[in-house]
Amino acid sequence: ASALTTVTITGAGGQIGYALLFRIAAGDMLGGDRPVRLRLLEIPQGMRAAEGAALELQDCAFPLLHGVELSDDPRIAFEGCSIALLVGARPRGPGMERADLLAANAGIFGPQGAAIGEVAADDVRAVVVGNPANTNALIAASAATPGVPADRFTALTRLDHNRAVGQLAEALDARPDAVRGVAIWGNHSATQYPDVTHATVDGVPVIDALAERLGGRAAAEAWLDDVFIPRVARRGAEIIEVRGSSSVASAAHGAIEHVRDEQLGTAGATTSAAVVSRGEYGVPAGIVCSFPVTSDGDGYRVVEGLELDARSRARFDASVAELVAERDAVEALGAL
Ligand code: NAX
Repeated sequence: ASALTTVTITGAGGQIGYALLFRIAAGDMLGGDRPVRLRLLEIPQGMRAAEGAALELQDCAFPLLHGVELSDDPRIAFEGCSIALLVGARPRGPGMERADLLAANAGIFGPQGAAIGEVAADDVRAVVVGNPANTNALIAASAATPGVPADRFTALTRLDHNRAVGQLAEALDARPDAVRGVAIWGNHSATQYPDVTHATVDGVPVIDALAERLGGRAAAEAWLDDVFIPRVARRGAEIIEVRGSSSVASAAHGAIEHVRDEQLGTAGATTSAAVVSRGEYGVPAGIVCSFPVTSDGDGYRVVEGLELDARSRARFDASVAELVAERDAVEALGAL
């Protein structure tokens, strides 16, 4: 049997937490042979909800679940953890400016990153789900060093990636797993660039398959620009409008796939994740930016050498500019 893996989930009393916990305990994230111990980090207001989830976890009697512990202290919750899912964040309140939002979240992700740097296991990897996810990851990574290398911190764009795949599968009447090579570039925000330039469906370039169905290349490009890209980039708002509440199960699913692929590998397939830039594609080093990535089971690596045409480059650059502005804002707050 594999060794026990300690997984810490912050914001475990919230909606995404509730959708995550049971699937992790069931083995969906690390596989059916990896026992897990869950540590739930909440603030006092969220503690009762987390306690309730812990009671229900016990009532499932999951064979792989070896204990659930709750805390409101990051130094206790991250002690010895190998995987951290940072979900709890400060949402934008009425009248809150972007600078206020960044500052409030710096006050969360700075101390959590510092605690991870001090008490987590040597092999710890953390994914940030709580928004603004990329910049929260940057803050946590900066606070965790030198205890933990910055590149152990990533942010979730797998939900955006899966949304893009889902849209293409529907438009092409294909199975989602027939769609390969989609990429999300940039920030997990409405400026993100969902890119199909290198994507294929059943081995055929997506652009050709779209042209075939829509009656030509111009129609395919118009659909990508006018329907696909805005719909993927604003899907979160669409879900809120239709459901009356933000994405929960799909977000939890994206987080589970993100960690699973990072830990177990992608078997050569490309997915998307926001990782600390090492200057790939001219992105300033240090910012947490979404790229096409692969994993061999030891963290994500950016897929290099893809060609970006002028239109792709312009979209990607606009999203990177937003990330740089966020970095500059938190730097000015003294959060880096
Ligand atoms: P909820 O408000 O339901 O839950 C958040 C939980 O975090 C609450 O229980 C709260 O008490 C807790 N919390 C707040 N501050 C904390 C702290 N300092 N330490 C520990 N826990 C803390 O939100 P939910 O719907 O679960 O969404 C969580 C986050 O995910 C939000 O920031 C949301 O914007 C973000 N999302 C990110 C997505 C992504 O793809 N990256 C998509 C879905 C989602 O919008």
